[in-house]
Amino acid sequence: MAITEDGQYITFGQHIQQQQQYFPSASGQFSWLMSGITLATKMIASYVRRAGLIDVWGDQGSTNVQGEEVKKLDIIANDALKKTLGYRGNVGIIASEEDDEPRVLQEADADDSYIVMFDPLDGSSNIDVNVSVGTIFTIFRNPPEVEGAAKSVLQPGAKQVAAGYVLYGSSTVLVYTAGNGVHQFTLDPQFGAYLLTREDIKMPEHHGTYSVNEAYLHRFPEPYQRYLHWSKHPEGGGYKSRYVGSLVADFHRILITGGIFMYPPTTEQPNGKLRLMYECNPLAFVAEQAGGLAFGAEGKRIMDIEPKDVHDRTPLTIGSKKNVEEAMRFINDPVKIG
Ligand code: P6P
Repeated sequence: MAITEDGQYITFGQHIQQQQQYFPSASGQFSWLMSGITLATKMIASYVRRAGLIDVWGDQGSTNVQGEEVKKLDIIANDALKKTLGYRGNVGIIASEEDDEPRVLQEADADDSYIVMFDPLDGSSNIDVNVSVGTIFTIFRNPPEVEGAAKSVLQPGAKQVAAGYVLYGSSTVLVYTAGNGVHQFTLDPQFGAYLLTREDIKMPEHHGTYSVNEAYLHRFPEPYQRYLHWSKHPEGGGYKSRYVGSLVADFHRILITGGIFMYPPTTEQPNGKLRLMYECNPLAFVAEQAGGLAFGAEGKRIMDIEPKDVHDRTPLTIGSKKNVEEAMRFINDPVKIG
């Protein structure tokens, strides 16, 4: 249910204002920037909700820098974010999964300029079959001392100012953190406003579900295979499996009910499939703020990884603290245990 203060709904904008007390240095620029993201996601939601009624199914006819078929809605979502962020005046650089290189939007003044990176519509191939999709975003400060957009965006996830996602699911929910807890807002289509529906979300410490595409089991490194064998074995974890195949949907379920999501290295993609900067870092920030954990290759904390390129990929193991610690005991210790 929407959370209210003396009967008044708390909108996203009000919540950001309330949060400013924790960031005395904030000059209101951050909330202005966030209003650009929320506006874009309301526009995206309006298209997603009418897919089929308007011509947004299917491919746009090109492939992106990832070599993936671009869906019509990918372009719409990407354009919506670039346009709304472009008018914010304090966004110096944007980087998108859909664009080859980070773009300098404007040479905003260094002291309150931000970088916004996003996956405009993750899982867009699910649109045609009505499965949930999501927008994932992350915000960094634009370092005045660093020359050039390509270098400015290469910051470890630990330097994120804020991050989150919008899940276009049974309802449209915005989940974000600015380093002071994780909060969820639900878009009320009548008001056209995001209303607070969960405050200071804490991920359950453990839950008996794992989320991985088991079709690739035999392509995973052996320690991952042993963990997955253990996790479902009645004398091991005895866990159930849940896998939507849309990262934001799988992650949001784990944020609320607990469990673990993995996209391991495979023989075809030894660095994994998911993107560090605008998929794994934002979700890792949310997960850690909610009491969870997120690791990449060789047991490295996702938010400690120093990126080499804006489109770097990384394996991902993320979720409830105890579930991830269990998995990392297998992954970090190739010696047969259990
Ligand atoms: P696979 C969607 O294409 C995506 O990027 C994520 O949303 C999702 O978690 C993953 O790929 C699914 O990949 O290889 O299981 O189809």
